[in-house]
Amino acid sequence: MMSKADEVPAECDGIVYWMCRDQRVQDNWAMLFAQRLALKNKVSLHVAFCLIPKFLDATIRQYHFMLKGLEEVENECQKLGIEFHLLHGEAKDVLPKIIEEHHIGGLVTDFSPLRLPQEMLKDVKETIPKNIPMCKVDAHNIVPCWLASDKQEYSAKTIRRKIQDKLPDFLTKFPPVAKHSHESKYKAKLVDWTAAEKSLEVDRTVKPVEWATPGTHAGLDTLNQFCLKRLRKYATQRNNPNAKSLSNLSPWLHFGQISAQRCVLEVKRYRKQFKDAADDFIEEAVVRCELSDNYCFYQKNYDCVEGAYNWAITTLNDHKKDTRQYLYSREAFIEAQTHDDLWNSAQIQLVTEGKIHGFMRMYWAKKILEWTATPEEALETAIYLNDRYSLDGCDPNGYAGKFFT
Ligand code: FO1
Repeated sequence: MMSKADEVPAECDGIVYWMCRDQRVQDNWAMLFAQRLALKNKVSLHVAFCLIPKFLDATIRQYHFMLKGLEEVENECQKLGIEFHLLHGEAKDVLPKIIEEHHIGGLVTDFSPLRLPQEMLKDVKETIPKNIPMCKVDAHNIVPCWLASDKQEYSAKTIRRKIQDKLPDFLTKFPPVAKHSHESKYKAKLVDWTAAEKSLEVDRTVKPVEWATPGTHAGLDTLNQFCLKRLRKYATQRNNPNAKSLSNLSPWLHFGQISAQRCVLEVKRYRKQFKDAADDFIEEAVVRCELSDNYCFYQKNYDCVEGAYNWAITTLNDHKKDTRQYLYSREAFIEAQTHDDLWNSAQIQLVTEGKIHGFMRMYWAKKILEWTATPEEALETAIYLNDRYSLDGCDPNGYAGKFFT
């Protein structure tokens, strides 16, 4: 969505892509649009990432993954003659200064349906000079969220057709982000990533995971390995927690280090060999993910019980007074100290690996509801545990997942 895209002030010296959710250079429609705007105006291209010292309940586990990925982005930008700036603080406090001091003529950013990123974007729009056009690009979904549907959808069934009808227009190849041909007078400083990590005000007891190497290159390699070795089992064994058949791509997708569109384009290449598996993956990667964004975008109560459907609220209330055979505190859940070994194993995987097998995550969430005094407390606990331990915490998939399970 653009406010006066083409009216970039004539005397400007550059365009900024304010990177938030989609933390990658290539396969990024927001970056591509920002470069097109910069080339059209024959000016330099800048990427700015505003590092917030504490984002929801994220710990050093998620921040470590994110910062390592951004280090790769800085590297790639340098090779392409694009200035990468790591700014410290809220965008509304740090971006206007950059824009004014360095005669930036246009601001492009990416899209997240969550409350906090939406507020950050609104604050920036209100603080930057009125003559600077600002544009939001949905670089995360294949069909932009607001085009897929103009209202909250009830289920995958109601949104699927709307997305599929638009896929031919949007599921296209990506043009490359090219080496930028206009130098900037405003050179970015090399980032001190160690200092950046030290500046964070986050819980450092939840350690980075070992199984997932951060960054776009590792994400694309994981995608390739999935296509070559696990896709063949995806249709028949993806609900078996003991079978290695999942994509394991969610951390890289969550931080936008790879794009869902790239994953779908790659998996489609194997559709002749593994038709059902490819179709099932595309359903997950497109329909389910777009449904999650749709839910968080149109449902302002996406992270509380009021956001559930009426039938769900009625059922929850009907059973509010049921005697609960088991009741656990948040600490008991964290320490995996319930009577149920299966649930405990899922929680132990979450704490140690930062992920729960997709099929087990439904069981894990439902049992928290069953073993907690009220639905409100259960939801708070599930969101807290997910945001604190899961590599892809603080994500629309997580909030929607609580309700669609
Ligand atoms: N977005 C930012 O613009 N700056 C941050 O410092 C930041 C930290 C962060 C930490 C964990 C996490 O899961 C997300 C984080 N995000 C941050 C948000 C991210 O860019 C996306 O907007 C969200 O994941 C919502 O989709």
